[in-house]
Formats: sequence, C-alpha cells, structure tokens
Amino acid sequence: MKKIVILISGRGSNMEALIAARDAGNLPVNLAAVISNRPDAKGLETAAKAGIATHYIDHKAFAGREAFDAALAECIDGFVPDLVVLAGFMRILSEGFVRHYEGRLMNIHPSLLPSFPGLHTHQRALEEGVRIHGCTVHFVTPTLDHGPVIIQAAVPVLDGDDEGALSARVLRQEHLIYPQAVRWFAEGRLTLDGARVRLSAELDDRAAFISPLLR
Ligand code: NHR
Ligand code: GAR
Repeated sequence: MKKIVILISGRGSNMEALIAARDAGNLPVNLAAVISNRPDAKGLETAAKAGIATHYIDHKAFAGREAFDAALAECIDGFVPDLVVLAGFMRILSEGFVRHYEGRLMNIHPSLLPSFPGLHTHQRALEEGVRIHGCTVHFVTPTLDHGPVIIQAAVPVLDGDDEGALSARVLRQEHLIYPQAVRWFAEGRLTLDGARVRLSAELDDRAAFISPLLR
C-alpha cells in the first residue's frame, strides 16, 4: 500500500475526508502521519484520535523559509512517503522543497485554477461576479497554484451568497474530489504529460489481457 503524509495548518476537514474514505474501504492507502506548521491546529487532535502519528513544525521557530522547509522535509522523509498531500496547508514552499517531492506532492486549492491563485479565493470570486466557482486538486510545482491539474469540481455562485455560504458549497466538493485524486495516485493511474495529467482507464483491461488466470 502507498504511504501518505498529510500536511495541514488548521481545521483539517480535507484530512478527515481522506481518513473517512480510507475507513470506508474506498481509499486503500497507509495514512502514515499528519504534520502541521501550527502547534494548535484542530486537525492534529482529529488525526491523533484516528490513531495517526502527528507532528508539528512551528514555522515561527525558524529564521527563514529555507530553514523551515528543511526541518519539514526531514520530518516528512522520516516516514518515507510515496505521496505528500497538502490539505489546507498555508505556507508557501520553496523551490528546493517542491523539487524534492516532484510528482509526489499534491494540493487542493479552493478555486477553479488558473482563476484565483493565492489566498481569499471565495471573497475574490464574489467580488469578480463569476457565476461558476469551485476547487482544484493539482500536483505542486514551484510556481504557486500553477501545477498540473488532476481533478476539478464546479459549483454555482448563487444570488445572495456570502463568503461562508460559497466556501461551504465548495468545501463539500473538496471532500469528494480529494479522496478520488489520492485514490487514482494510489492505483498508479496518474501520469504527468507536460502540463497535463493523464488518467489511465485501461489498467483493468490490461491486467485481463496479460493474465486472466491470475486475477
Ligand atoms: N508552494 C508551492 N511552491 N507551490 C504551490 O502550488 C503551493 C505551495 C504551498 C502551498 C497551497 C496554496 C493554496 O492552495 C500551496 C500551494 C499558502 C499561500 C500563502 O500565501 C498561498 C497559497 C497556498 C498556500 N501563504 C502565506 C505565506 O506567506 C501565509 C498565509 C497564512 O499563514 O495564513 O506563506 O492556496
Ligand atoms: C480548504 O478550503 C482548502 O481548499 C483551503 O483551505 C481550506 C482548508 O480546510 N486551502 C487553502 O486555502 C490553501 N491555501 P480544511 O483544513 O478543513 O481542510
């Protein structure tokens, strides 16, 4: 089974969706650890109650981003993960860190990228007057919120929406698409093809063709 380390900064509801999918038998992965940059992140308690190893690396204790990133990478690499999942992780990561995890670092971002990279996405969507908003799971590259897209979900922006109503509508979709994306990775179905992520749909057929008797 693929080993996964989850990075959080706060509430951790996306992390909870991954735990719930695993518990329901829909996500055959080893959730090895949850690491937060904030010692008081609510999600750390949730993860500990679920029996998952937890750590925090307080970014405020480091002189700069590079030093924080080095300590974070050392903690992560202690678990030898196949995949690192950013789930509401709120620190921009340096180029060296991202390169070290190339192709095995995923993020969920609360907008339909390439619209609204960065912070305060729901407020900005409301200000721009867009009628469709949503969320994106992507592989992380050094350029913030610009990595290859794995899956997206769209929601309508309704008259009378405020930031709370819109973010809640998007969050429901986040909790559906993140377990799906991680499952595809765990099944070995995702491949990078330049800026594009290819999803293999043929694995079962190929297995059937190669060795029907061994299935
Ligand atoms: N790092 C790289 N190199 N590339 C990406 O695509 C990244 C990343 C780090 C985090 C998540 C991202 C999001 O989905 C993410 C993607 C934090 C900020 C930010 O400005 C922006 C985008 C994201 C995460 N953080 C402030 C900072 O100075 C701190 C804000 C805070 O602590 O509240 O790092 O939106
Ligand atoms: C989620 O909406 C996630 O997409 C977003 O923060 C929320 C975290 O919620 N991520 C970012 O904005 C990254 N900068 P959660 O902690 O309950 O998963």
